[in-house]
Amino acid sequence: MPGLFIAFEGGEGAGKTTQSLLLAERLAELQTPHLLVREPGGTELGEYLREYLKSERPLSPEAELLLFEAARVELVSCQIVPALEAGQVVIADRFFGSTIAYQGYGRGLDLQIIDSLNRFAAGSATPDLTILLDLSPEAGIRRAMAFQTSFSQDASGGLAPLERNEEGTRFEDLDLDFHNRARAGFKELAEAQQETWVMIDALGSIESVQDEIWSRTRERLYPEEKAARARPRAPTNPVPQGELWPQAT
Ligand code: ATM
Repeated sequence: MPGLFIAFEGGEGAGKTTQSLLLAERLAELQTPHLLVREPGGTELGEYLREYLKSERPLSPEAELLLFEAARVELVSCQIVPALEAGQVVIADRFFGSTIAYQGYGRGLDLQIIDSLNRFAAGSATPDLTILLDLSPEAGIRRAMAFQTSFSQDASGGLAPLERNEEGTRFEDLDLDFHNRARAGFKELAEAQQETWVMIDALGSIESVQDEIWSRTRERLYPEEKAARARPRAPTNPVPQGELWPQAT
C-alpha cells in the first residue's frame, strides 16, 4: 500500500500517547496527510469494546483476546487501510504487538493462536515501523500517576485528553509480574524484528525521545535522503590530475 504505517508500543506510562500526538503535530506542520488512531478504538465498535475491555467487568482471557481482535478488524478495514491506500501516514497508538505482549506473554495464551488471529485481523496492514518505548513497569506506573496518559476518540476521529482512571483499570491494576512479562514480550519482538522495530529508552526527555522518533520516521518518509547521505561524496581536496572520482570499476 502506498502510505506509511507507524505503530507505537510499550507499557503504561511509557509515553506512547504523548509521542504519537507529537508526531501527528509534526506531520500536520509539514502538511503531510496523516491519521492518528488508537487501539482498541477509533471506530464505533472499537470505542464500545474499549470501554468494556478497560472496565473491571467480567471477561475471560480468551474472550478478551477475541474482543481486541474484533476491534482491530473494524479499525483496519474502516480507517487504516483506506488511509494507507490514499497514501497517508497512519500512526497507531498500539497495534498487534500489544496482543502478543499482553494476551500472550502477560496472560499466557497460545502465541501461535494469537499470531494467526493478528494476521486474520490485520490482513495486509502490517506496520512499516513499530516504535517500542521501553520503560520498567515501576517507572511507568509512577509516570502514569503523575500525567495524563490517554485520550478519547470519537468515531469521526476527534481527540480529547483523558485523566488516568477516567477509563477503567483492568490492565493497570494487574500485578508487576504481569507487566514485567509483557515488557519482556515487547523486547523479544523488537529484538527478533530489527528491520521494522526500534526500541527507544522511554526514560529520556519528551524532546529527546521525539527527536529519535522523528529521525526514524524521516528515514521511512524520505528514503531518498538516507540514500543520498549514504552515497560517497566527492573529496573536497583537488583531485590529482589523471585520477577519476569515484573510481571507475
Ligand atoms: P491504553 O490506551 O492506555 O494503552 O490502554 C489499552 C490497554 O489495553 C493497555 N493496558 N495496559 N497497560 C493494553 C491493553 N491491550 C491489550 O491487552 N491487548 C491489545 O491487543 C491492545 C491493543 C491493548
